[in-house]
Amino acid sequence: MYPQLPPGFRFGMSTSSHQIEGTAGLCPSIWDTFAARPGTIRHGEDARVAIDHVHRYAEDVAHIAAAGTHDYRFSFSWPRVLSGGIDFYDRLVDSLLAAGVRPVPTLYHWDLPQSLEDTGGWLNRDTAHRLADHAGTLVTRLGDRVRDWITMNEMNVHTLYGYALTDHAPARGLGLGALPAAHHQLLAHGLAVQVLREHGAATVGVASQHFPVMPASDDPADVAAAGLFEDLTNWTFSDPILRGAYPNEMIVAGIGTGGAQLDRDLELIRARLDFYGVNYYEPTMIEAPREGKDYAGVLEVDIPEGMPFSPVPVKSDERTDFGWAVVPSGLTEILVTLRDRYPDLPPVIVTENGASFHDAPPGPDGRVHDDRRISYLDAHLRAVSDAIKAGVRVDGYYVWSALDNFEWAAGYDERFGLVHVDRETLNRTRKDSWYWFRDLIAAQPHR
Ligand code: IFM
Repeated sequence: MYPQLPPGFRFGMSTSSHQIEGTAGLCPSIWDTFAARPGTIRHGEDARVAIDHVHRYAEDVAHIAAAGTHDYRFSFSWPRVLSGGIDFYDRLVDSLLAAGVRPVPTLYHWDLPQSLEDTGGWLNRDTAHRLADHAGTLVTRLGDRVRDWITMNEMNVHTLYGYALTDHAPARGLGLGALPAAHHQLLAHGLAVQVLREHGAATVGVASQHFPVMPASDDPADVAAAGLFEDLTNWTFSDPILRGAYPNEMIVAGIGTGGAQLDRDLELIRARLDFYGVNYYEPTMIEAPREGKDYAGVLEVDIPEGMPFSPVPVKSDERTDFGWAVVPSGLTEILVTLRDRYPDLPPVIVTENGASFHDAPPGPDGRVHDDRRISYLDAHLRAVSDAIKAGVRVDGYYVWSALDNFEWAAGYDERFGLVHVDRETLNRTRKDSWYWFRDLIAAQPHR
């Protein structure tokens, strides 16, 4: 009945600091600044309270642990650490360990302190060194209890939405001028790996978003457009890590670092990893732009006119309530593609996968019925199993997300959680998918 994964396979849940904790009282991050600007976030919402995890973490850990979850992936709020709030992570880690859940924290999940943005953000090479300092602070404090670390989250989305476009903070809108932000995040990753290893981290990985990019037709113009889009959105961020080079010369020219400096940077960036995190949501279909055709609304964010690629809706029988195509086979495909592209690919953990459905609040029976999320998760776990059968080593799967939370520019309408959070009271209610996940874990072969 339940998808069966190999013995030892790790089931987890993921969240990130800005989306759950609440930022009131902290030095601001770029997301606080962004949200304060009218028109940036749906319904004018923000994450000052978010789901108040900072005060309700004990209850949240109880929900995570009671499902039998092996791993919990969360991220550190850099502003909280700078504001003297690192004690919170001490308490969180201790309560996870006491509940038998392995903490798998991410150093950086998009909430850059505004003070660093004011000195150039990720366009400034120095920010990479500040991230390494942040890594040092955290591993020094928590390294006696945290064994497993993730450096950065989805550098591609952060670069594209926040630096190339204006849909996310810091809304720079630089187009291809965003490429230096990609390089500096990759450098930050490399420097952080070094720091974490120096402090004895047992395992180190990264969380990258990946998705198959399909050309809309065999027309060579569409194939070339899809190839360039795939380079920019996928391989620019994984090739340096997994094979020590950028995918093409145009990108090398765009990152703004060259010569011996680039060689030294790539040497750091390609540092051996213990696992490679893959976040997967949906595939993308691309064509060469057709004169006069309207491409607005095809993707979550629009690609500006004048770019040499345009999105075409992916055919699928089903969409999430966020409008994303449900294509589980895309997860198998990207895992197999990564294995084929990178002979030295470390074991993979699917560090995020999940779906937003606009779940109804608990009914008279006190339950949240979210069958569509259950079938989404079931199908994607079967897709992971297919990849394993095809020879890809996948060691774990983390649901995005443990709890409903602040979905960036989309605010709180988009609900990805296994646990429902009431917007007024912030009461937590386990959804049917939470019970399904618990039973799935219990039904796995002996460990
Ligand atoms: O909520 C985000 C998360 O922060 C990064 N990966 C994708 C999720 C869903 O959009």
